[in-house]
Amino acid sequence: MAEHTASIVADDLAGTALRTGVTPWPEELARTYRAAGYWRDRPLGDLVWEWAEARPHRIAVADGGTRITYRELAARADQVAVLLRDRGLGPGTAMLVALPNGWELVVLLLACLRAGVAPVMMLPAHRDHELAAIGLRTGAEAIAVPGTFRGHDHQAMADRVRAEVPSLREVLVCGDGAGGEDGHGHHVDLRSAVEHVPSADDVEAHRSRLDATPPEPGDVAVFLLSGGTTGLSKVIARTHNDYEYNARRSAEVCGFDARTVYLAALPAGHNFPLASPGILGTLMVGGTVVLVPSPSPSRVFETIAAERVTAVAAVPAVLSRWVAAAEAGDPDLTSLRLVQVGGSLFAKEAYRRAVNVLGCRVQQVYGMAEGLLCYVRETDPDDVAAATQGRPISVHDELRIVDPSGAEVAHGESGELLVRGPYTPRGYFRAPEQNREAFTDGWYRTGDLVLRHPGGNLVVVGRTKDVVNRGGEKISADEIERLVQAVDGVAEVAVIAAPDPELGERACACVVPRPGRTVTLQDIGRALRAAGVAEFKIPESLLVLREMPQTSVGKTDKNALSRIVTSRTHLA
Ligand code: OOB
Repeated sequence: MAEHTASIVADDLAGTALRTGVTPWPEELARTYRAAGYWRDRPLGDLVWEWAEARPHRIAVADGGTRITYRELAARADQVAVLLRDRGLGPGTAMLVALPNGWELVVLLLACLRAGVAPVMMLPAHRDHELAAIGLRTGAEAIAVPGTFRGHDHQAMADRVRAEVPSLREVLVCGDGAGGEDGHGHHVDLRSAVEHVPSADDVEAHRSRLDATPPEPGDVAVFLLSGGTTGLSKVIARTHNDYEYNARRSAEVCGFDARTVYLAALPAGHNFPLASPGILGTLMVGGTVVLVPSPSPSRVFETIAAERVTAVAAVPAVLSRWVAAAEAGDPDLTSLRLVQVGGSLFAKEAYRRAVNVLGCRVQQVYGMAEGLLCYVRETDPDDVAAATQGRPISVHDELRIVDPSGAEVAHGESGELLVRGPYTPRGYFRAPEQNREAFTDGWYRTGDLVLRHPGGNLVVVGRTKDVVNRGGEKISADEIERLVQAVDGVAEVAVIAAPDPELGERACACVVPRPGRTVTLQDIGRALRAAGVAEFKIPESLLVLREMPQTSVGKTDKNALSRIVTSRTHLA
């Protein structure tokens, strides 16, 4: 009875709860985007059955021994969507999703879209600190986690996060020990829900129930995390309209079609494997999505050969590992047509080596969770493909390259990239203070330094934002500084990016200890782990200083710190 009441409440939700945190596009631009066919005013969840009807028996998702047809995918997504609605989750609610890549994640994502629940795309690497901060920011009412994954008990973590986030009521567990064992009896066993293939009658009943109360196309479809520059975690609300266009137009630009077999090897929480064109772009054109939980070369090569994968995305650090492993071994990569690379700078030499070793097209991608996507096109000459990061997907992407005073630079000069357009939201979600810094008149300040190649493509030459780009994972220096500042014995701290041959950059903590105290890298690691910080954000080297170098205006001189760190070969 209680469940029935909850379902009525959820089905009746107007879905406005999240809308209040979203900065809308101006009406006039919205009209332009609709007229141009970018915004189709259809919720993403509607597409699930459109795909299923167009090609019911084709394989949509493959993961190890599991293969799911488009029709089964729709039926299972609805099954889970109804379970969510029965638990009071519908339009206007958000769910933290921290599952590893696997078919269950795809079913859950589509279930969220069908139910109108906005999935908040976390990573399995995130810990208490990130989950709680983002849970509070989004007012998430549910969290989906694996059971135990890579030795970490995600269920126990979910319970701790629930205790810190007042809105969080439901814990969904996909994996061993869910719902009963280990004292987690109140958890929902997601795997048994996704595994269950409903009867034809149930499929019809679920479908009509969900179709009766769809989300609005301007509602939040998906929340993505920002790599951000300031300590407070920021999320980006992507609407059904803008994210559908993001994936559809990407698939078109990248030549995805029904023959595409796309391997999701990067964590699906990232915009790149999720919708650039990624999982959603592949499903839109009737291709097959293959998933692996880790991008290790052996697993990836095995899967490429077994599934005849045609396309895959990687960050430079991952791609370099694949290239080295392919050189050392003799994997069967004959099915591969396209390897996309982006997320951090990819050197020209690395590009040439990748093309030679992999024997297929390597496409540079410059994108961001905040929106703008640039792809090198197939028609671009080889020197452009090697040396540029592509151009935007939409003629309605507006770009400005500006100097520190905000004036546009001369053609060919570098400056900060500002952008606005049909799939670049006009503000962070519920973050008025940060929006004042990051957005002006809807222009998003990317914090990236770019220039225009003579052929028109963009070249990323550096950045102004204070982040560490660790193999494509962005770490906010400010966030880590706040955490290190609280470590016993620390008087002052600055976190900077230390160059690294493997990952591009790693976080380095520069610390001035309190008088008479010592601070070690182990102390910092221990304290941050105890605070529940994701492992990839924990500083990996330490520079101990007697005093912090300062600029003429009395700010920490990070350039001076970078020079010291770069000139040293061995740090603590
Ligand atoms: C992708 O998205 P995010 O949100 O993790 O990070 C965005 C930032 C950009 O602002 C830029 O600083 C950096 O990552 N970046 C690149 C790059 N691609 C992204 N820097 C240099 N070269 C590139 N090719 O990283 C992302 C989202 C969708 C598709 C691809 C990447």
